[in-house]
Amino acid sequence: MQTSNALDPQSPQARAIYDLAIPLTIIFALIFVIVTGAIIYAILRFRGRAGEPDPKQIPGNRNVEIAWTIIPFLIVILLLAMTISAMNRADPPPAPSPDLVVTGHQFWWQADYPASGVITANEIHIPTGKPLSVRLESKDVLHEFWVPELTRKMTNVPGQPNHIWLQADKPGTYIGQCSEFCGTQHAWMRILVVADEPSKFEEWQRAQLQPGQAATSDATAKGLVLFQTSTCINCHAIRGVTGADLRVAPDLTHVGSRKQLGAGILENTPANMRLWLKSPQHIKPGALMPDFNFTDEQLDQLAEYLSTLQ
Ligand code: HEC
Ligand SMILES: [Cu+2]
Repeated sequence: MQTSNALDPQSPQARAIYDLAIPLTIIFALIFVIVTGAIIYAILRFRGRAGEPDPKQIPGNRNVEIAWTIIPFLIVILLLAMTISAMNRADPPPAPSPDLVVTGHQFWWQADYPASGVITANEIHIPTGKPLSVRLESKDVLHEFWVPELTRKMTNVPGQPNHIWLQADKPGTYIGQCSEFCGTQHAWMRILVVADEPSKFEEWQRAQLQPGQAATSDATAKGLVLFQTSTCINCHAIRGVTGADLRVAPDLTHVGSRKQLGAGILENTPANMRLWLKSPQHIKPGALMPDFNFTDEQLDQLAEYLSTLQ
């Protein structure tokens, strides 16, 4: 399974944070070594021995006091300057309107691209080399959007949108993770960020804007009927097929084009789609999708139809 590495920045914003974290760690380590070293030296070198007279008492030393005021002051000023510069690079003010809105739900991510109208879930595509202004929202509790290689962490607060810049230098797939405990399946609330060359991104965007696939065979037609009659449509949308544009659960218009199901818990294969539909509560206990009692035949039909939603 792919993992993420916060020490391998792949965007100017993540690099700004990395470029701050490493020198700070070194400076703090040096201070720690110098201070503890001086203490240990003083303890060993000047410890009292039986029979020795008391050491000479020194009431104060102006030079030493000036030095140990000025040096820490300069260190703090240096840290402040480095931090402000990193904040300016990692976190400039938001654009007037967001390129992308990412909404946290228990336990999945919704993504809206306001300019194009693309709606998707758990897998966002971005063009390489372009900073995207991302508005972060939540539909229920606190979540936290974090793609370690690309961004800082930022909390999704219900009713109080937050902002980050999201960018990737080169094509690749980056793993994001909810990093604010939000309930039982918090650990399986992942998001994939797929960075594509701009032309490939445009292609993806065009494909995502297409309406959902209508049924193409007898089995998929039965699958679609099941979808429309088994309450799936109370929570999920297949745009152009099922009418209402719902945001209660992941948009399924192009679910077949995504790499994962259940916010990362399963790889998206026809067999795993069937497993999910058989019992989401077995795969992801506590997820907000109920179990249904489908027969094997019905599961085949539903899974087959959903897999055609490319
Ligand atoms: C009560 C609302 C609700 C109903 C009804 C419901 N689902 Fe879901 N479904 C969800 C939620 C919430 C998720 C996201 C679960 C998660 O990842 O935590 C989900 C996830 C899914 C996924 C995975 C999508 C993805 O991108 O990971 C599929 C496929 C799916 N549901 C199909 C169906 C089908 C088919 C039906 C009807 C048989 C159905 N759902 C009924 C709420 C619902
Ligand atoms: Cu969460």
